[in-house]
Amino acid sequence: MRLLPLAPGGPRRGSPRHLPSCSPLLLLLPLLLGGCLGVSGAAAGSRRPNVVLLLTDDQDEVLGGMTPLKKTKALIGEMGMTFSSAYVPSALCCPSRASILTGKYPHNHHVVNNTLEGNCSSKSWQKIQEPNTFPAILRSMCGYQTFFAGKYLNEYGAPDAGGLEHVPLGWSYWYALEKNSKYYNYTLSINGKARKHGENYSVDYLTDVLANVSLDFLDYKSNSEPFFMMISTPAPHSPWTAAPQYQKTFQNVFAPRNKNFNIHGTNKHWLIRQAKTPMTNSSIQFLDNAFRKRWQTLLSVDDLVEKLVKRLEFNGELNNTYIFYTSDNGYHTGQFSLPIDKRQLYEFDIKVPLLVRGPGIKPNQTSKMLVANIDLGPTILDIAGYSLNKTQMDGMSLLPILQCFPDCVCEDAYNNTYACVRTTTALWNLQYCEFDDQEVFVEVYNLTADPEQITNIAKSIDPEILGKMNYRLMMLQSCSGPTCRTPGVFDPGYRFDPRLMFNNHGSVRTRRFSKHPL
Ligand SMILES: *[C@@H]1O[C@H](CO)[C@@H](O)[C@H](O)[C@H]1NC(C)=O
Ligand SMILES: *[C@@H]1O[C@H](CO)[C@@H](O)[C@H](O)[C@H]1NC(C)=O
Ligand SMILES: *[C@@H]1O[C@H](CO)[C@@H](O)[C@H](O)[C@H]1NC(C)=O
Ligand SMILES: *[C@@H]1O[C@H](CO)[C@@H](O)[C@H](O)[C@H]1NC(C)=O
Ligand SMILES: *[C@@H]1O[C@H](CO)[C@@H](O)[C@H](O)[C@H]1NC(C)=O
Ligand SMILES: *[C@@H]1O[C@H](CO)[C@@H](O)[C@H](O)[C@H]1NC(C)=O
Ligand SMILES: *[C@@H]1O[C@H](CO)[C@@H](O)[C@H](O)[C@H]1NC(C)=O
Ligand SMILES: *[C@@H]1O[C@H](CO)[C@@H](O)[C@H](O)[C@H]1NC(C)=O
Ligand SMILES: *[C@@H]1O[C@H](CO)[C@@H](O)[C@H](O)[C@H]1NC(C)=O
Ligand SMILES: *[C@@H]1O[C@H](CO)[C@@H](O)[C@H](O)[C@H]1NC(C)=O
Ligand SMILES: *[C@@H]1O[C@H](CO)[C@@H](O)[C@H](O)[C@H]1NC(C)=O
Ligand SMILES: [Ca+2]
Repeated sequence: MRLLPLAPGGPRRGSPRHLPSCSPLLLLLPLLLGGCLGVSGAAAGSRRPNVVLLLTDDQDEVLGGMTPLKKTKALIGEMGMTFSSAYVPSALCCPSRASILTGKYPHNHHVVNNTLEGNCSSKSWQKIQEPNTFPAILRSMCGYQTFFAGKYLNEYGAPDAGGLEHVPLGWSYWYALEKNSKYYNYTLSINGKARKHGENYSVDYLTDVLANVSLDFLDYKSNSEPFFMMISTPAPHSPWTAAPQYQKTFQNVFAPRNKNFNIHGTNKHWLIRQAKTPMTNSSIQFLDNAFRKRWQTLLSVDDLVEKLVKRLEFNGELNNTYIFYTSDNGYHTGQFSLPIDKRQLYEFDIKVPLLVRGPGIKPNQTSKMLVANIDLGPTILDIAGYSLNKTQMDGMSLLPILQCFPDCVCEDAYNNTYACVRTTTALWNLQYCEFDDQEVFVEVYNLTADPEQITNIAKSIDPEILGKMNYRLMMLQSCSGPTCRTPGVFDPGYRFDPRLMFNNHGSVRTRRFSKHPL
């Protein structure tokens, strides 16, 4: 199959990605000072933040893929930002992983499928792309220690591509799985040396092995440079082998019977049209079982995340570490009568979870911003202080969105238009304001009782005072020369109505002033 970047109509980069005008974009600047080389060489104590990237294999977002990860959601999502519109430019392992590593769309990194001929871990990938991955830049330009553990690219370790001796440029610690995801009976390349694993849970279960080597790295790495870790789990990819303690969980869980479950994709391309609808009972049983086992394997990922966060905390590094959690592609179980797989163009396959916590990211935020996995590299380089302009990456840094500091409050907008009257007599030490917004909002303060302007008394103040302040404001708003120097006489027939103030409500205003010429 040939994989192209998302076609027009699919998630695209363009105007929807532009930040609202009120986002404090400028706050990015302090991190861009002179590129990371100069800054990381700066005084001790101002070390660059560490970064951890957790990557799962085939974890969907649309069908509830994050549901089993309760601890991950609490430790990463609730402590930072959850992106609800995170996409991959290719819903297939190798091209997607290549996009993460290079920050490029597939048409620019040329990894088109999971085979060597399709450039998955091919010699030309190794020569042209690997030296320019963001981990390679972190290591060579920013002085980071870089650690990799788990599944890399599907053809990694192939004899025609240098075998397990090949350690990609950019990694100080290399602990990579040969070929595709497995849980037992696999071979790892440990800094270029092969190590075989069998099927004894307590020493071989890959997700747990990755957890253990990651904790070891945290304990034994150097403390004088920042670090980057990429931990890439087999879960929840097939063969969905759960840890023994989780093989009985989710017995009552079935693949969601959502609207596109087990219906025929009548008006869709030929691959979808060939599906048998309704699916046979045995297909449904199979996919329900797959769904359940996928969730079971994710419980070990949840444990891994918890161990990692606890160790970072124990070692005093949690508050200086960004943690990203995402997947290389989504997944489907029964949608359009396709029993199980990914690689289709629909939301369930192209959408992935993305959770981020780290310094300067406020807890419990959700962003609907359209983001893609090609943004991870640029974001992480931005964290390290390396300018994206020095790279060939297609993505953009999400740091301004993540780190809306000190607060993600819009401080300016066209409807931040208001008019106020301030009086300062002993009894009437007041401020009265009307807003030209959709709410025609009114704020009133008694600065004698409330000099810090904490309590808006618009709703509780004597309506007559409100009417008088409103009237005064109207007078001032249209005064000129001498009329601005005289307070004007209050018309007792006047009725409080803040809608009369602004041009938006011009027709009413005109009537008002024609009735009471000043
Ligand atoms: C593989 O990558 C090389 C180098 O970028 C490129 O010339 C070639 O066309 C790619 N192969 C495919 C199938 O895209
Ligand atoms: C992968 O891509 C290459 C280059 O386009 C092509 O020759 C090969 O048939 C593809 N393999 C699969 C399994 O799609
Ligand atoms: C692991 O390999 C052994 C020996 O080849 C085999 O008996 C066993 O079934 C395999 N286990 C798994 C989980 O693949
Ligand atoms: C599995 O590994 C543990 C720890 O090395 C060992 O105690 C146990 O005997 C092994 N189990 C089997 C079945 O080999
Ligand atoms: C991971 O480390 C723990 C604690 O040392 C140990 O009990 C467990 O067997 C290890 N698991 C694997 C798969 O190595
Ligand atoms: C398939 O399952 C449905 C619903 O559970 C049942 O009504 C039907 O008889 C089953 N068909 C076969 C061929 O087993
Ligand atoms: C992290 O916490 C430690 C100990 O509480 C503190 O000394 C350090 O300044 C904090 N670092 C950051 C980046 O907040
Ligand atoms: C995040 O929100 C949840 C649900 O409202 C709440 O229980 C939790 O305490 C919040 N966490 C933080 C760190 O604010
Ligand atoms: C990066 O390039 C853009 C567009 O050319 C430019 O506006 C921006 O100032 C550059 N940023 C840095 C840090 O050089
Ligand atoms: C102010 O304008 C923004 C942007 O158009 C809009 O979302 C918001 O609802 C407006 N607020 C009020 C109170 O008018
Ligand atoms: C403002 O507050 C002071 C002190 O509480 C009070 O005496 C005065 O009456 C208040 N003025 C108005 C207009 O409410
Ligand atoms: Ca995958």
